Order: sequence, then C-alpha cells, then structure tokens
Amino acid sequence: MIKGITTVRQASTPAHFDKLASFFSALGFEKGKDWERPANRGRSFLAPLGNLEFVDGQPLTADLYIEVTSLDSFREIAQQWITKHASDAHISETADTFWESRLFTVEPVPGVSFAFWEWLDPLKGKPVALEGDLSAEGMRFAIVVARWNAVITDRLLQGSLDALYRSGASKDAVEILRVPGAWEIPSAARKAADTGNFDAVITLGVLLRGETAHYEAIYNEVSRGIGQSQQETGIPHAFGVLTCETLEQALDRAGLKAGNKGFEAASAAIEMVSLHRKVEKKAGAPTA
Ligand code: DLZ
Repeated sequence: MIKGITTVRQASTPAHFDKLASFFSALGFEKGKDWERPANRGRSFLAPLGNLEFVDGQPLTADLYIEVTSLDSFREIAQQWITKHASDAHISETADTFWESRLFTVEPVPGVSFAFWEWLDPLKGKPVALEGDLSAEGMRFAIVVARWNAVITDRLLQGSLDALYRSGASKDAVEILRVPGAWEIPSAARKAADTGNFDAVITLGVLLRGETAHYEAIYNEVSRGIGQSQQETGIPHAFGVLTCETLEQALDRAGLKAGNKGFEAASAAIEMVSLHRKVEKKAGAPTA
C-alpha cells in the first residue's frame, strides 16, 4: 500500500529554517506534524493532494510546484511577507505559461524556490456542477423569527436582512413573521411557504439547553417541522435555529465571535433559490 509522498527540503541555516516555516504559515498552509530533537527539527506543511511528476524536455523554474486557486491573493501575501521579513527574497511577476496556467516563483530564502500556479480555466479538472449564485435580485423571502431570546434573534434577523439587502433583494420583497418561540416556527414557515408568495423561507430562533425543558424533543420537532415544510412545499427553507448550551455561545453565533448564523442562513436561502431556478431552467420547466 502506497500511502503518500513527502518532499523534504534541507534549510541551510537555522534562520532559513525559521523563515521558510514563517513563509508557509503566512500563506495559510495547514500544519502537519512538527518534530523537534536535540540536534535537529522539522516543520511540516500539508496540501490536500500530492503528485510526483517527471518531465522531459521542459525546463523547470522552481524546486517545488504548488497549485492554488486565487493566485493573485497568494502573490499579494507572499509580497507582504517579503516586505516584512526578508528583504533578500525574490519574487517574480505572474506570467502565463505554455501549459494554460499562470505562475509566479518566489525564493523566500536564497537557493530555495517555489512556483505557485493556477489553471487559466478555474473549472479545469473539476466536475461540472450547477451552483446557485448569491444575487437576490428579483427574489422574495419570508423570514420567520422567534421572539424567545430576542436579544439573540434580533441579531440573527439583522444578519439575515444584511445578507438579503446587500445581495440585491428589495425591501418590499422581504416579509418578517414574528412568532412566540422556536416551537411555532414550523407552523409559520409552512403557512408562508403555502401562500406561494415567497421563493424561500428563512427560519431564525434560539434554543438554549439550560433554559429549555425537553430540549431534545423540542429541537427534533422544530427541525423536523421545518424540513417537512421544505420537502412538502418544494420551497427552500434556510435553517437558522441555533441550539446552544449557553447564552454566551448563542451570542457568539449571532455576530460576536463565530459569525452571524442569520447572515449565513439568508445567504444559503439566496443560493438555493438561484440553484432551483437553474435546475428548472435546465429541465425546461417554467421558473417561478
Ligand atoms: C417554553 C420555551 C422554552 C423553555 N425555551 C425556549 C427556548 O429556549 N427557545 C425558544 O425559541 N422558545 C422556547 N420556549 C418557547 C416555546 O418555543 C413556545 O413558544 C412556547 O412553549 C409556546 O408554545
């Protein structure tokens, strides 16, 4: 069984070792297993794919070739790192190659060079997939939001509205339905979906384990009800009902440390409406 390929580079000095590790960390490489012994040490960086390739008749411009997406962002980060840490480093301009890609080379420390490259066609090698866009123009949304734990749900609502308006939804295309608590969300979501007036329903609420008797039972029923409404009506329902141990956790997910789940739910709703439209268009069915 062949398990993987590791390419090992010898740093010529401890300072070069530290610089190389700093450079690859700055670029956002996932860390592998580092190791340290009295006389030697290793820093490891991982990429999702490895590939050992031999070439003939083609001059190579670097010791190691690293395929990326968003090549320009990588070059910008590499340039920033050089400005801050290594005035003796070299970086080339990005140029097209003869193999339908773009590439720049960088030597963070003298004598160790890397080529970063991306395909000109970003879809090359990827399975062709239908994906929704994030434009909400011409879409209509119902947001069902629970009043229970309003300090959190109001923030989720703000996040959802932010996502919808920033993505081009018009103000009169968004209807907000307030319900007492999470338990009532499925019923209101279904009612809204059944009207046929909305392209998607966004559900927002918070269940706190510490405050909620029969927490699991309520959560299961709320999620089942929203899912059932989605399946039976065919209208996308975005799930923005937080289930948290504490109020602090919920606050983190409502715009403090861990993003705003209301924003994420609304973005998912937009994407799903767009995807539905594309699927219908491809199938030749009339769009809603
Ligand atoms: C009753 C209750 C409890 C204990 N906890 C929550 C909660 O954490 N999150 C929430 O959205 N709603 C809660 N509720 C209210 C119920 O969802 C429901 O509104 C009431 O039981 C009335 O049917």
